[in-house]
Amino acid sequence: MNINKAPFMEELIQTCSNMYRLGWNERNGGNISMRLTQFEAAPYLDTAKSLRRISLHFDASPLANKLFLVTGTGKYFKNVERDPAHNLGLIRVAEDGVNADILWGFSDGGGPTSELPAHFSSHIARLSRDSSHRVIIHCHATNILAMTYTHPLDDRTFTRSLWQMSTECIVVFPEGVGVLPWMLCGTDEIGRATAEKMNDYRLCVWAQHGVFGAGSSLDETFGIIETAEKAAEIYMKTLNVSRLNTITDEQLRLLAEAFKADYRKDFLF
Ligand code: 2HA
Ligand code: ZN
Repeated sequence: MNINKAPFMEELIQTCSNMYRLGWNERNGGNISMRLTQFEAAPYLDTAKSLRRISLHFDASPLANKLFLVTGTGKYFKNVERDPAHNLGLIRVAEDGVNADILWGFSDGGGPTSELPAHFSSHIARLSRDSSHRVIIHCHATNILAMTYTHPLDDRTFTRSLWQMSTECIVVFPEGVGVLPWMLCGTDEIGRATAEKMNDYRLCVWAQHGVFGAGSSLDETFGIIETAEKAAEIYMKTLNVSRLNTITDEQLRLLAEAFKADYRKDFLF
């Protein structure tokens, strides 16, 4: 069967194109990794056959033998739809946890995203909480990024501001969002810091850079990012006018309780 027509591939390609058109993945900005099961991948390729082995340069042993469809380093979301095999790759983490086998894709000799340490550390953190976890998306969502220039960078106040900007927020991300200060991207260090936030949150904002989202499907992960991005847009649109109204803490509590959302109670007054 043609892997380009696999449901997981079509959905990933569509997600890349959508995100490109939303303006969140300029040039080679952003990256996606999605865990696949052996059962999903097997109809499309011989999962025992490695095209090439690459070093991960870090220890991902909790992910040994797991399969991931990932965007390529230096590759543009804009181009994924036109040429998936060039811009994406399917890799399996080797038994030793420090290498990976390329099973499909990266057809020009390329490799996985430069943010793989942050992706894999986040997958490890999320999987330890939730065995259904599958997807990490990183993008440069415009208004979230803008907000990191104008808002204090602590989890509680950043979360509160987002919750106040749209009624859905406390229901969609009741645990809040984690915020990291500016750090050098592509490093193990930012990977570890992101994973630490991912113990508590499914959204981690990188100040002056973008956002990481986690979830059990592409829809869910994209959805949590677009919900936060929408709230950040409202925040930025109303930043320089006097806000006459907001969603009060009492209303946030009412919402969370009505939708049975397990929210961070210490983030409200
Ligand atoms: O690879 O977004 O954070 C492009 C990026 C790095
Ligand atoms: Zn980035």
